[in-house]
Amino acid sequence: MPLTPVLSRYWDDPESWTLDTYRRHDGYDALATALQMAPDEVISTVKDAGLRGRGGAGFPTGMKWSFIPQGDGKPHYLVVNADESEPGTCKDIPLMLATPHALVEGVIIAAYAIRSSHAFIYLRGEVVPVLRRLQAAVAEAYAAGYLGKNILGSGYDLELIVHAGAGAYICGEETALLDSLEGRRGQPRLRPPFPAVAGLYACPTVVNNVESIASVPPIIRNGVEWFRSMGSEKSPGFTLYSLSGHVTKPGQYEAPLGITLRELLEYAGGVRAGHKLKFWTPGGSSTPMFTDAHLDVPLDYEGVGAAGSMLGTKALQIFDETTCVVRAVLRWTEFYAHESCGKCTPCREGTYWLVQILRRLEQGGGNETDVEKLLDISDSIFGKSFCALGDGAASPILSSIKYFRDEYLAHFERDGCPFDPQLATLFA
Ligand code: L3W
Ligand code: SF4
Repeated sequence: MPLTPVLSRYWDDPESWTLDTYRRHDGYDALATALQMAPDEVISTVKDAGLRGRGGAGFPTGMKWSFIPQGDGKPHYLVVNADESEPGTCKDIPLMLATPHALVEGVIIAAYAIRSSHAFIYLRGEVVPVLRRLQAAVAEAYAAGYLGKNILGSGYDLELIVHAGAGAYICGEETALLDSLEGRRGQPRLRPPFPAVAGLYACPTVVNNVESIASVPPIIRNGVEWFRSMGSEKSPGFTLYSLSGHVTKPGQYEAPLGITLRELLEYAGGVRAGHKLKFWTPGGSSTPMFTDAHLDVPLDYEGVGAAGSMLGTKALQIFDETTCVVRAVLRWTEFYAHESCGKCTPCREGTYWLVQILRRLEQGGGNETDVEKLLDISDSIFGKSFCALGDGAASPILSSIKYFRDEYLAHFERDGCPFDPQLATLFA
């Protein structure tokens, strides 16, 4: 399957982030087209294209927009989730750094479609260079008449605010993000009501991922058939896969949905020389891991789902045979324990205990019941936590024990990590 660079097609241009460069690549042409259309026509175009949310869940974007009630007399808001923090995920940040105007143009079109006059980009706080670049792009867009009053003479007004969070993974959960944007501590809200009904300031709100919004201008510019000519019936279009870890050429690869890891590895130069694939994540650490038996799974929502995982953020973290799976899972679990917001007991307490058990398996001092304890605690978290972070924390444990139970047992039998060279000599 060939690569399909659309969003990433001029990331390597000099000064790719400026308005001039963006205009040279047909930038803001789609906005002019969209403003000639009725808002509902824009929504049905995105619906017909079949664009699905690129933030992890794959919810149909056009359908989400159509949930916004009309004629309700309330303000409507568009909020872009730019809080990219899922371990292994590195596609929204490169996109905003290289081509911030692709996001700004998408925001204006999406806000017009849902009849919103205020939009927000909620950015992960740590990425200061991206914040500066977005702010500069927004200023350029205001100066050029793409934002503010009477955009391109259409009578449509939009204010766009770039807001930097304070660096909490939980603020990538859409309702925690809204709490944080309102100035409160970011913790998930009960859903329903979904943000489409009661979101920011209790008003109808669309929350979309950066890549989803940036995919809208190419759809308006090139049409539904063009978008549907890539990918599959239920997962149409192109998307950004990020490859990291033990791979020869890590980075972002833009390809049709449904490409396989085997094909992507051909573009990425394969697993690093002299080594072989051991395990990998299809969509960041929150999605159940795969092994070398899954190299030919189509990387779309249906294909990955049928194989027992989730496409998630399409963050393919590659690990070769030198990696201790228990150590990798421990590292992820420490992350979830640190980032747990503490609102619900299964996740707050469970992630703490998972870390304790994994640490003692790694460092020595584990016992024969530890694997069962890990499974038991994970079972108390999975499906029983308040938000998706809990499921995400349990997934690497459950899937790694499914595929590598013997490696867990070897940690108990050797009283420590068999991959640690010192321990290996000691216990050989
Ligand atoms: C109106 C309904 N709206 C659903 C909307 C909902 C949301 C979207 C998807 O989690 C996943 C999670 C992580 N009326 C609706 C409705 N909606 N029913 O549709 O909702 P949902 O609940 O399926 O998923 P979610 O809460 O958005 C996202 C996974 O992504 N993930 C994590 C990614 C992390 C980042 C990051 O670092 N920023 O993206 C990775 O796999 O586990 O399953 O908008 O309102 N009836
Ligand atoms: Fe907070 Fe974790 Fe519960 Fe989500 S699952 S609400 S992050 S404690």
